[in-house]
Amino acid sequence: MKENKKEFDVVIVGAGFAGIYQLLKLRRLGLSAIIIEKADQIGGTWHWNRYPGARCDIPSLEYSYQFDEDLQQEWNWSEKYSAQPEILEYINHVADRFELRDGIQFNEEVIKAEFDEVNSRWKIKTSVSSYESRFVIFATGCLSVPNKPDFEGLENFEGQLLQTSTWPQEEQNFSGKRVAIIGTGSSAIQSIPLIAEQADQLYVFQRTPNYSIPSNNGPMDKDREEEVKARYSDFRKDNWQNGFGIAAISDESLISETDINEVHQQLEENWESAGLGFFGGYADIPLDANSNDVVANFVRNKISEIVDDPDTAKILTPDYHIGGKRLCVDTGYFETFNRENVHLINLKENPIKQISSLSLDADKTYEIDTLILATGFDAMTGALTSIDITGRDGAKLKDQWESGAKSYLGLGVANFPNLFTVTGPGSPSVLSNMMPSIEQHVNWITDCIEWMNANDKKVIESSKTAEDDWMVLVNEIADMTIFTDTKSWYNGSNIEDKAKAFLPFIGVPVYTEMLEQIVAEDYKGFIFDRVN
Ligand code: N01
Repeated sequence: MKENKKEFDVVIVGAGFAGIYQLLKLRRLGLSAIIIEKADQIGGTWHWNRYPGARCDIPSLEYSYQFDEDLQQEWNWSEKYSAQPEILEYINHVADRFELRDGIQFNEEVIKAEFDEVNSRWKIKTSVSSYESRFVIFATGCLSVPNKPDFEGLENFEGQLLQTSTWPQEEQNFSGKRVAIIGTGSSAIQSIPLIAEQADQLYVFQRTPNYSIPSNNGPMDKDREEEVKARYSDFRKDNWQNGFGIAAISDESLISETDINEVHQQLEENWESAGLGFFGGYADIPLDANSNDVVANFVRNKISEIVDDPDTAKILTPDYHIGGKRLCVDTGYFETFNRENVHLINLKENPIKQISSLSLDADKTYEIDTLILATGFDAMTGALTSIDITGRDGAKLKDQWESGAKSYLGLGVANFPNLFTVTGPGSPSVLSNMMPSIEQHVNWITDCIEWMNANDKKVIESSKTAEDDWMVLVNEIADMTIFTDTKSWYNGSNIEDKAKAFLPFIGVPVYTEMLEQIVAEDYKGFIFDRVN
């Protein structure tokens, strides 16, 4: 039964993978906690993103919780890469297995959170109610606030308007329809091949081409599953040693020190089997522009081999560093452009001029029945800045982050006491396997609260100096890589007017080591029970 009281030790915002594990951990600590969730069900990103082909591009055996040995042994994934319905089924299974549903308040959106300095309590206002708590934990995800560009005339469109990130729960059928899709990121790249199979005509409006690697997805290899399960915890530990926290291929070798024929042979092998791990095939792909170019050229050649029409292949070929934008993983994406009913429109040459009741104007007028926006997210900060969060001395998070988000470890923000973020800016988050990164943060936050209680500390907050120094480090590391010179949602370039700042911490092992060191030094960089 849901408790009637509105006062809790902890309010958690968001019932995705982070939120529900956080609820479990806090309950095990004996604390009262509630999750407030805007949707009518759990799942977070895996609830909202139901577009055709939605699938995780981290292998299923890695994209799962590791906190419970029985859970990880008993659950069986049907495919190498899980599709959205199966991931949603898994998170529901976890919620039931650990009896978490009664701790979730659905259909309530957090509008406001204000820290009451006198009582050191958070006052939280939702779309329907009010709550009070000692701590607030934002488990709001890195890619949860849709980006809906202000296309001229969009409001006049009278056909079917869909967005990949808020896809309806009912199945959509595009048979006989003229469909336009705007955007060619991961969501579009996964959905285009399936929509093309149904639609009468599919018009793909591309601003920037993307690199994509074949997933070579298929049914779960039972021998592989058995082998991993026999040493699951070692498997997880090994993966955590990789810079991106995923199973590596030949992580240590450098392209710059390898015979080029050998490199090509290896890339060919990786193309056939590695998916996202293709980027980790050599250690210098993210670091050395020349080595990166070897790999980028390899993929560019693949595109021209796969796509029949040379003009279309050219438009589909990226000219920036591979990995600069989040690498995509597909099933038959480039092949889809060989279909007669699929047409590619290059927005770089012919931007969208206007959308009318049943048409879209770019290089010419396209008569359409359905318009799909696959235009991404206000990534990493959007979910936090869209809530009115007030900390000490009236500090507003939105204002504090106006010229670029700053956070200490991606866990805490100066001026915002007893507030934690799971996989916040400044942590490996989106440049890691999200599942272990979520568990790492949830474990850290829970341990921190337990430590505070054991040491009679009431209030924790990041010091401004620690936060500033941390973001300098995040940027210094990023500047050693190829990630910073490409326009991407990693650095806010996908949203007009958003501060341009590179936000993920690159390097899971270094991050993990630093996190542990900070704890060993009694949470160095955090201030406890600050006296004004
Ligand atoms: O969004 P995106 P996404 N006019 O930002 C274009 C994760 N994910 O939803 O590149 C015209 O990548 C934009 O163009 P440009 C994954 O981390 C994971 O596809 O900005 N076009 C781009 O082509 C991924 O990276 C999985 O020039 C406009 C597209 O819209 C992240 O989510 C599956 C435009 C947006 O691409 C986001 O992916 C799916 C405009 N005004 C997603 N504005 C997994 O497999 C934007 N675009 C786990």
